[in-house]
Amino acid sequence: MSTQPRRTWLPFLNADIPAACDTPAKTAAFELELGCKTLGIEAPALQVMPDMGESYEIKDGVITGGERGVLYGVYAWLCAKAAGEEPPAGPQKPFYALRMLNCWDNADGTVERGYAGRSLWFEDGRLDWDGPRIRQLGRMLSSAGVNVLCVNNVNVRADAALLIEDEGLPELARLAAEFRRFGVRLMTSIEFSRPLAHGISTADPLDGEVQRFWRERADAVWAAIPDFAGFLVKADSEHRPGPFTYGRTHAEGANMLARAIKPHGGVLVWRAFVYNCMQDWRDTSTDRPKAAYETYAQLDGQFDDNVILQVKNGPFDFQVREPVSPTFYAMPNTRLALEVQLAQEYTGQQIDLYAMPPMWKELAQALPPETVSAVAAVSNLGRDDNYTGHPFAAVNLYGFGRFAWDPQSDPEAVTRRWARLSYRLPAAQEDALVDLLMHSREVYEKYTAPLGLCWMVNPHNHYGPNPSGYEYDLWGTYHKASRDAVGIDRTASGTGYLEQYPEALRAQYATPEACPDNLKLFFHRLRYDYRMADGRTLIQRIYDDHFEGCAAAEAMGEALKSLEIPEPDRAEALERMEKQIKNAREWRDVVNTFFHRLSGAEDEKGRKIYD
Ligand code: GCV
Repeated sequence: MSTQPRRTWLPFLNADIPAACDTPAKTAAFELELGCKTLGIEAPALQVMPDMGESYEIKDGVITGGERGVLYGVYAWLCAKAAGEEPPAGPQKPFYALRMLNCWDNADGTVERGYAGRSLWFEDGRLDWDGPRIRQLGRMLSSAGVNVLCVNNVNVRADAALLIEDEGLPELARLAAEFRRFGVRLMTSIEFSRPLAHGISTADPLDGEVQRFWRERADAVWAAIPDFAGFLVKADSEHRPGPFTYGRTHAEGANMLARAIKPHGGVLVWRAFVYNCMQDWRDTSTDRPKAAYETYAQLDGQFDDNVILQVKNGPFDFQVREPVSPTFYAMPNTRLALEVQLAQEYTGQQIDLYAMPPMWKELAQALPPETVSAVAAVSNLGRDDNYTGHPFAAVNLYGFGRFAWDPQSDPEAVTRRWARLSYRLPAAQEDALVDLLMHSREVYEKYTAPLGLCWMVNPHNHYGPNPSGYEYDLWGTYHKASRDAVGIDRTASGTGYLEQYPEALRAQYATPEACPDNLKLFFHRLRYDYRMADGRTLIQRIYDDHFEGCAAAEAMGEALKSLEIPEPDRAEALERMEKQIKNAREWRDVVNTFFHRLSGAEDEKGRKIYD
């Protein structure tokens, strides 16, 4: 048994879970006893009522809940005690039944867009993990409220495809058993063309042999792991195979797989991240944000009831700021999942601070939570000792779980709860840390790509500035900055993207005046001398935002120094902050110089912009 304390937000846990805790209810009893002992408090009684499923209630000194609900209740009670707060009152149940983490882990142990070290469960082409670490992670996921883990990259490469084959299933079943005790079920990404590797001449979803292949695979998977959650598929996207090869629609492709797993109660999660990634930048008839809607809106109502169409939060690809994808409003007869990205691919790569709870709030405001029936987040996890690379990036994992449980959660309360459980700082310092986190996103946005400007990052690795990096590329990612103007007109007079929104929403973005500043250049092409609502010109605003964002990052660095965050997190956070400040200066100078050279406009405040 490991007694090594791990660095999570669960300050009351420091022992391994015994193998006998093989169900969530048994785990709950162990966690309660251990937690109470560590905190020096008396344990309430536990009552398991199987019918309650994931729900629980804490009342009159008793935690009552279903097999999984009771575990959520125990963590809620323990976390409240540890934070010195009241446990939740009244019956509690998650808003979304599926609260998924999508891990882009490859079988060779690397993680696509991973910024926290190597995979926690893959090495050398196979599953291989450290038991105590996995169990610690199970506690983290369960205490946050995550209940499904997709273990491998949506880009299924090499040996990852073997996970659901006879040679891979025994190990996958062992991993499923590790997570089962925390109420977390497994899912895998599958390769649409897998039948070809088995000597079948096609992967056409309407072919009988293909259908049989998937039925047999599904039977084998669920025989090994009866509570397996389902399959996740990236098809016809960024060179992945899919139904288009066979002249079939995505409904036909998804339904074929869904029917194979339906008898086992599995869900088929089908990603809607489909666009032309071989676009010619000279082609102005194509506008990438229109792609998902164009592919899927016409298929509304054609997907089987165990298919979930997973749509990225914005129409591009996890840029610092995007409007909510119009696809969400266009498919009332399809089960949809909202996909967000905790891995900070475009948002600082777990070097720069970027706390996401304020984004959850924004999403819940823009997208009525009942529009979707599930939520998924691209994981920010890895083998680093703190699991998330930047020690504060754990707030995003915790925050996602809380948001998935209750999309109306207050982002500040969630951030504070995480900070309090993780660090137990004096009140003023806790306030300062919460403030730092709550503002970190807007600071990052200001020094990188404010006003809805997307795609100014370095190509491929996506860290650091490169305003023209994606301008003449194949990916449909253009801002078209010229001598006089910048941005894309996506209204009816431009690419027509705005027309994909319901009328009420269109009005919010239709004119530059109505459109909020933070999305102005996403929806409109504006001259540099365009007057913003506050009277500043657009070019001045671009300069100001970059100067202000960078100054704010420097101020965050000073604020961080004064916080008595326990080591090693303090040292790690400070080291990353140094890199962040360097990055912020680079962004400020590169972007301002870029626009200065193009426009020739001087900064009204006479600050240093390089020629
Ligand atoms: C897993 C972006 C990323 C890719 C990722 C893809 C996706 O394009 O850069 O690494 O692939 O999104 O979401 O499928």
